[in-house]
Amino acid sequence: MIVRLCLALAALAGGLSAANVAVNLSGTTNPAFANKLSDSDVQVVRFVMQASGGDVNVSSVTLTVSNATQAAVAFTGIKLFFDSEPNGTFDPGEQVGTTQTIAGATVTFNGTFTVKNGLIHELQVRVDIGASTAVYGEAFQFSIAAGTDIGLPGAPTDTVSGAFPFTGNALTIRNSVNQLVPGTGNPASPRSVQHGSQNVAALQFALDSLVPVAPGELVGLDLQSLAISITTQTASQTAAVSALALWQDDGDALFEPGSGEALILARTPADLGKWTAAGNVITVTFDGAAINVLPTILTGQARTFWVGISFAGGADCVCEVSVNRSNVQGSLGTAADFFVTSPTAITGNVITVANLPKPPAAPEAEGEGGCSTDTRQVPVFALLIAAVAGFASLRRALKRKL
Ligand SMILES: [Ca+2]
Ligand SMILES: [Ca+2]
Repeated sequence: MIVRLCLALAALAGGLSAANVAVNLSGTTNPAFANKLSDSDVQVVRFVMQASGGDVNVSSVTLTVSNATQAAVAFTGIKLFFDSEPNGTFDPGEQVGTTQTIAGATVTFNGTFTVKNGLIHELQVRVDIGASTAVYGEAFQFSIAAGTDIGLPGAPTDTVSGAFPFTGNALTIRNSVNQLVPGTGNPASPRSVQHGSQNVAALQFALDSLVPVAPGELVGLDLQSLAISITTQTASQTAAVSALALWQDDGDALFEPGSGEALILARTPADLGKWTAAGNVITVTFDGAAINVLPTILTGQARTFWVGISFAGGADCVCEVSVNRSNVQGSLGTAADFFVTSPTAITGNVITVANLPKPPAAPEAEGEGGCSTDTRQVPVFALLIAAVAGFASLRRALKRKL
């Protein structure tokens, strides 16, 4: 009798009572993120395990990896950690089994751990990312696909429950994630300029290299090529555009070509292959040494540009200058140096080029009694007169000295 009682107690202590481990995605798992190459121990997903009815021993966990063929290239190591106490941290001794590589759609970790009755433990999946640029733009997700992917030595007495599959958010391999942003001085309303106007402020925009979402890490945008579009009202009006110039912005909202802004590169219709008119759209490509020497825009930094447009004399034109996200290219390609899809483009609003009527010259035409009512004009006009007079007297003085 006593022997049988002892055997029953031993059986209970040995886990033969029915216990269950409930599995779920952890609330602390990371959102979708982008990560650079060659990083180690990057967390991609966390799961939780909670036992009820007794402790549950686990002997293996199998993960399913999406995009497996590319994952085999992207990841040099996959690691699983189990927070055994649990104390919220994953120590080296808490690694389950050994570091794995991907040879198919699944990866199995053979290692024993105990999910303690009533406690919530976390499982953490980490990856080591290789150096292959072939995986730029590739995205990966890790999941526990089914309850049978949790190996239980105490099965069938011990059981697994949960609404499988549990899938982590995507990790995408990038060098940089960027965004087009309108400059603070970007022309927001239509305006008119005279025939033959040179370096008209056409477009101000910034290339913003975004800070990665945790736990990601990114490098930055090394600009390779930038194509600007000029859209004219009719195809024949493309002939009225004589040049387009890219300027390095000096940080304010004003376009000051040659004083505040520094010229990076100018293009004209004579630049074969860099100035392409198709229908009513001219595409002007800024590339080569002038672009390549620009410093990398590191993550968290932005660089602002001005685009100035020049027009031929005597030709009417209505046009708009814009830059599209797909026409900004980093040195590693659009999958590696990615531009977020919103906004798609930045435009500098409509410019009308015409033979404009001369502005009213006589201030006496304004206000009563022939005097201007706009007192702000008086000092400017007076200063102009004084400057002209001063310049003339300076020339006379110089001539006398000579
Ligand atoms: Ca721990
Ligand atoms: Ca400026």
